[in-house]
Amino acid sequence: MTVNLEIDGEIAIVTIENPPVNALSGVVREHLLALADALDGDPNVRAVVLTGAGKLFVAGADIAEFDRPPEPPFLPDVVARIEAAAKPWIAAIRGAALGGGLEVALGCRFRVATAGARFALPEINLGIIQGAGGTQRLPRIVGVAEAIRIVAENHSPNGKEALRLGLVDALVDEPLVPGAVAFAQAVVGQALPPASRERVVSAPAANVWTEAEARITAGARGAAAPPQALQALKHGIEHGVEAGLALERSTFLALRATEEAAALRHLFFAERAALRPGDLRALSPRPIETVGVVGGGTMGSGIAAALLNAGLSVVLIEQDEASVLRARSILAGLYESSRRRGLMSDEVASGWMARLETIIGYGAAGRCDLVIEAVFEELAVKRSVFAELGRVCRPDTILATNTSYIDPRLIADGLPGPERFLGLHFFSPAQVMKLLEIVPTPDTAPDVLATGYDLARRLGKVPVRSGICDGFIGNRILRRYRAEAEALVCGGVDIAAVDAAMRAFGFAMGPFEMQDMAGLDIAYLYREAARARGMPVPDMPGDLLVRAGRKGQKTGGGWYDYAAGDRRPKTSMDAQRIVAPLVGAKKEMAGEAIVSRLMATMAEEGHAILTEGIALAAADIDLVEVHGYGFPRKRGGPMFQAGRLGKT
Ligand code: 3H9
Repeated sequence: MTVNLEIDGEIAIVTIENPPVNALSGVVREHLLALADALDGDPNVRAVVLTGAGKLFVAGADIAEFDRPPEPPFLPDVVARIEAAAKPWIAAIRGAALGGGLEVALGCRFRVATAGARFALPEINLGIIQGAGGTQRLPRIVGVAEAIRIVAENHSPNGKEALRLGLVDALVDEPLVPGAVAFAQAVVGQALPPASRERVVSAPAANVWTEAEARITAGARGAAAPPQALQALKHGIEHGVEAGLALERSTFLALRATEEAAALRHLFFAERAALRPGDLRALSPRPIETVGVVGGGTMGSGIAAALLNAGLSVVLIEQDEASVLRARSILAGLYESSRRRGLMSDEVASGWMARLETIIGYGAAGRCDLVIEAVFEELAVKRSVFAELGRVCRPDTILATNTSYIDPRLIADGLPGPERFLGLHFFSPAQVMKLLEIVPTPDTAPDVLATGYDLARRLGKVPVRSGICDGFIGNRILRRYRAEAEALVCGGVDIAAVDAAMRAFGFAMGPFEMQDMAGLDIAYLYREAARARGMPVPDMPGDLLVRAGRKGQKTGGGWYDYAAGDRRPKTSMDAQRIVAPLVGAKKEMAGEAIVSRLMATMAEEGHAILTEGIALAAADIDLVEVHGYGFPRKRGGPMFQAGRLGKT
């Protein structure tokens, strides 16, 4: 059943039961419409309680339907029908009332909720705006300023705040439905408040609009939806609810059909699927409370911060006093900046430093449930770490390497209990970047792998499983991307033109600006090592720059010049002179052509990665690029891009 009906005396109880999240699929909309008619015609019913089965009210429209043209009955009509019902509908909300779910609740004459309920209109995260009256009814209930925050800025009040805002009429304790029925019984004899759309709202001072426009446009960073959601809201305040509803709906339909919205939907489903791989669903992860981190450099400290932010205890293992002091000072800085930016709750913040232990040597590793190695990227160094860990740790302690390139099988060679070993590849800064590449070896036990995913969930990361290859999924694609960008330069395309094209596509930086920031030397040393092993790696322009001492921003120049203390790239005649021996005649290339060439290269490498079984799904590759390498979210990822091109 998708919508259930029960009768309790004079009160009808309508329960949306559409697992997992009570989304408003076509059949739910049909049932709601039919019930609104039937209950209006039932003389024994005086009010209707509308609720959701399970942990939440309704998570919104069924996003999976958005890849098809809208099908009747349309949600705005369902909301309007409930609002026009002869008897009052009372939304009874526990858990989340999101998007279309909140819009349906706004169509009800009353709303009651538990204190922990959560209200949001998150449509803008999907590249769309509200499509069933949210931009119009909400300001008429909570006022314009609060509605702007919810409609266009992702503000998400809980039950208590919703009560204060007037969004809910009463808080109800669990069990919710009897409480809501009692509320309904109390209101049936009384005069009803006006329907949401009929309520009078005062227009705000002019500066409310101008300030909101400036704030929302800046925060949207080029995304279409947030400013358009604001415009729909404003239109309804200035021209009346009918005009507002019409603009809202046409904007919703137009945005729903965009590539950007399709890309964001693709990522929405990919991100959720990533956390729960089918083959691990039946497995219980091992309990993890105390995590050892070996190495307190930038990466190790970032990993420690991510663990502490998630409420875990950390034992940070270093070699000497100076390194311990340095790690503590990095971590104190990370703590301060997370606090300042409001990234952790007071509860997490209060225990943060107390949950951090920094020690010299491996003694305390025996207390750890998991140890993550984050030392220098050299096989011998890593092996010596695991030799110590193998000696000191409990046999059930999970041991992980954060290597970005080295074959984990070589690192684990000789480790007692190889089934507890895996790669957990974090991205720098590890307390910020969402990607976690999980790299099992052939020996890794399934429950150890499941624990890696569970850890990712607890840290708020996006886990992607990678098979073993040089650079795993992300760095392997990065290498191809950079090489192709350099090939463009060798073909005579201007360095700055390549960067500008990728920025216009949505990257925060082009490939050369990015190399300058990260440093050119690591990739250079990697190529030099391959050459030393006798591999035929031809010279690239980047090699010439490094040999000339231009390693990027840290040396004052790489592909570009940088003035002291200024990170803005300036065209470098020096760099152009140095790479000239490898560069052909100057060639003009349109930005779009540059983008499609680099996209094609990334997708080609992605296809190879899939064919070799290194990635399990094309969407996983997109997640790696979006969450680890700055690929613009609104573009969905290289595999998504390739799929769209294939369709046209
Ligand atoms: C909208 O409402 C437009 C309207 O204004 C106008 C319309 C005309 N649809 O996240 P989870 C699936 S736009 C379809 O892992 P949690 C999800 O894919 C919508 N499926 O659980 C997953 O599937 P699977 C505005 C959905 O407990 C499963 O449910 N609403 C939807 O961590 C469990 O999800 C939103 O943007 C959906 N709407 O979090 C809300 N939502 O098991 C989006 C979820 O196969 N949803 N699924 O992997 C959320 O924020 C979270 O899912 C929620 C639960 C908080 C509800």
